[in-house]
Amino acid sequence: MATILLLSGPNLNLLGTREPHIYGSDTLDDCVGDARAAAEAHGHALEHVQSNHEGDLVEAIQGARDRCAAIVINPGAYTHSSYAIADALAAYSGVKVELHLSNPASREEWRRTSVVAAYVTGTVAGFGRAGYRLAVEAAAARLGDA
Ligand code: CA2
Repeated sequence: MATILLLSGPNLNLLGTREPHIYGSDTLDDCVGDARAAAEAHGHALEHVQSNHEGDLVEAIQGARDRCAAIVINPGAYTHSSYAIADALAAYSGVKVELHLSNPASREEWRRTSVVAAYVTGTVAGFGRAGYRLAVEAAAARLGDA
């Protein structure tokens, strides 16, 4: 049994309250519940951390080293700007899945660059709430149990 760390970046705590045409009407708790169910179906545990602060996310990634076998991260808008999160992911040697509810590649120009993409195993984007299950399944497959 492994532990998968799910990280949620800034403003994702507002999910389900605004912009349902982009992000859907489900809450972050709904998404985390799906991710946890998928992890447990593969015999893994899931921990979740949401923060609106870059340093909290960096510390959560550092804290996962030697403790969590995989990280699934939706960095929110830090996707496009945070070299600190990119460096923290580069220093983490487990499985890493970048996750987005929307497909940033089909949105505004500034969302089309991910500064973390070079440091992850793979990306799941554009599938809304279902992406949380898909990202955990991708991580579990890479961990060798699916
Ligand atoms: O599509 C995604 O998952 C994003 O990571 C979401 C970020 C956005 O900055 C990225 O470009 C793509 C924004 C998360 C904010 O979520 C909200 C949800 C409801 C109301 C307001 C913000």
